[in-house]
Amino acid sequence: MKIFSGIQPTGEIHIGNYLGAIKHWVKLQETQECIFSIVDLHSLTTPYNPEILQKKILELTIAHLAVGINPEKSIFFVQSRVKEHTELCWLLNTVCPVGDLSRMTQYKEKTKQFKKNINAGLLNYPVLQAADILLYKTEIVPIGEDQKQHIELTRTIAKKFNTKFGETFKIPEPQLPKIGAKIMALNDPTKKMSKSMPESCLFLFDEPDKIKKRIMSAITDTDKTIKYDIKNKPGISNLLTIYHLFSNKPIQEIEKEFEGKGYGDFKKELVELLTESLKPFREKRKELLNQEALIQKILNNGAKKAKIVAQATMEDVRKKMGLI
Ligand code: AQP
Repeated sequence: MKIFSGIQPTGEIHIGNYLGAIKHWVKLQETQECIFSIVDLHSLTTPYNPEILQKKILELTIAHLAVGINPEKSIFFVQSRVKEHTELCWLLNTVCPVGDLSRMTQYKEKTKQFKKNINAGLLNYPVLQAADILLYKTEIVPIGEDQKQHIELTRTIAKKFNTKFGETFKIPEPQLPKIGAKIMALNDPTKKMSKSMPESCLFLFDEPDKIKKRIMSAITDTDKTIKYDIKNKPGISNLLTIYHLFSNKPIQEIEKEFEGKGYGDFKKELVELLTESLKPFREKRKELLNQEALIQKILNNGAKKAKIVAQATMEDVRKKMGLI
């Protein structure tokens, strides 16, 4: 199966990015044809600092290598280094209905979050995402819950293109984890944990004292029972999900273990679990921090490999659209 997924260099990766997406990429690369991208062009749609963008890309690359993305097993590259993404985006814009774009939940949320910067890129974001995916004849897109709507739109765009210009693109399927597709914010469990809201996050490489601070102050409720009840107890349910995913223990077993105990006891155990589980990632990241030459080589090779596939698709697309 052909797999594509991406992540924006908008900040450090948090446990939501990991549990919802990257953890599954690491597994998939063992058996499938995987392409993973740092989608820097997407990140320009929200306020950013050009002077530190390359540093953020480098940090995100290191983060991926530290958690197990293997550039020998998957194609791993930076989106802007393969120009075909922007060319295909423009061409797909001509078959994508504007109405569909303005209905996207992410667009509505980002326009509320960044009232002073409602740029056209924010609206067209899903078309570039469709180009990222369709360029590689992707069949499966492993993502978190928040991206599901964009994949639906990618499918619509691909079908429209195929109908108008002839069979060109595979129709990709989203792949969401059964548990962990939407890790909630630690400071507000009714909202998604999000890189651009650092106070909502537990970052993957946070040091033990930070893990302690974040988890011990995570919002729960006034009731004291450790019970999974997403509707009435979203805070403790989110923490139980995180506990389950890092310990592999069924949620019911965890509930039983903490019967009669308080939130404080549960949170202390969760701090210990997270500190230990994330330790190998922190160590690997530190090893990679001073190896910029190696990282750039990995990214150059990744872009070369991605270009070969992307150029072949664009030849076909240009022909079908009457451009050559
Ligand atoms: N809270 C989450 N729970 C589960 N999965 C999540 N993802 C993001 N947040 C959660 C998944 O991580 C992948 C990469 O995310 P992204 O950076 O491309 O997109 P995003 O959804 O914009 O991520 P953030 O963290 O919310 O970043 P900002 O704040 O920049 O918007 C995607 O597969 C996503 O589903």
